[in-house]
Amino acid sequence: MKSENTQTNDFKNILLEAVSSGVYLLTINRPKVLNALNADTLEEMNQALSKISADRSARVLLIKGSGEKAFVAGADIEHMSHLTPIEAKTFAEHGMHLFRRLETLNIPVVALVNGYALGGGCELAMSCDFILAADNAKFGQPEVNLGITPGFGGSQRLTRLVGRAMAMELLVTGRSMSAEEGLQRGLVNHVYPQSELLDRGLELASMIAGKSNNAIQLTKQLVQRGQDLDLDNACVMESDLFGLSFSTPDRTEGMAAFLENRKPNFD
Ligand code: DAK
Repeated sequence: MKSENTQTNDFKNILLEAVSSGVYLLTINRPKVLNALNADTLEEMNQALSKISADRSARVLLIKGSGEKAFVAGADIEHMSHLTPIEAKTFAEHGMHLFRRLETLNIPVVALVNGYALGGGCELAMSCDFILAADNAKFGQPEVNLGITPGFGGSQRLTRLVGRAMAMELLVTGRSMSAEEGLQRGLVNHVYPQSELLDRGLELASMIAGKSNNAIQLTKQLVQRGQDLDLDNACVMESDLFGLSFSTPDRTEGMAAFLENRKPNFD
């Protein structure tokens, strides 16, 4: 891993930093438009994921928005207003592909939602493994107000996360949810004062980075692949990956450390 706070390249719309051992921080950096996502930003995020995937020492990815007002206020409406239907389909496909890539990235991805997470921003946060929110966060899918449907998987992920009835309410009214409501409805894992959000995210990331990477990667596969399987097949998959985890050096070290009454040292 690179040294602390290493900026790994010079993108225009995002910042990608290696902030501590095994921990990457990706910041969507278009604060003048509340970090709205245009095609170039999606492309840069895609490149960032390729970089992270190629780094075998990567353990956790944190994603946040620049500034104090927004995580991401949606797909860039100015950009979308010029798209033809075919271009809109391509834009949606790029976003879908990117968000699916995030969801299946081999390491945990945590959204730090500081402010508005609307439309594509809510969809981005929901594609992360889980969400830590600042107390000023606002979540919603307001596409109905623009006369369009969600295009980056929002109708599907919101339904899986908060249930059909609540998802329908949010989708057809376009109303926003506070961080506190998101917490009650199971969309958000924890809410923190805005000034603490990044530190809490970094603490959590360091804690995860010290655990067994083999076990975490297999666990992410179990949760991601298992949720769309029937229970019988999901349990077969769990037995298979449980068996596979016994082939890893982390299993040898983890069990030896327990028996020797010491902390495990996972590489
Ligand atoms: N796109 C472009 N610019 C945006 C933006 C966005 N989504 N959100 C905010 N901005 C810009 C504003 O235009 C403004 O720019 P200037 O006027 O200063 O040049 C600047 O950010 C500051 O925003 P405001 O002045 O509006 O700030 P306020 O505090 O008054 O309001 C707000 C904050 C977040 C409530 C408001 O900005 C707002 O309602 N923004 C739009 C939120 C929204 O509707 N988001 C959902 C976008 S739709 C698809 C693919 C994807 C999608 C759909 C289809 N296919 C290709 C089929 C996804 C769609 C969406 O995400």
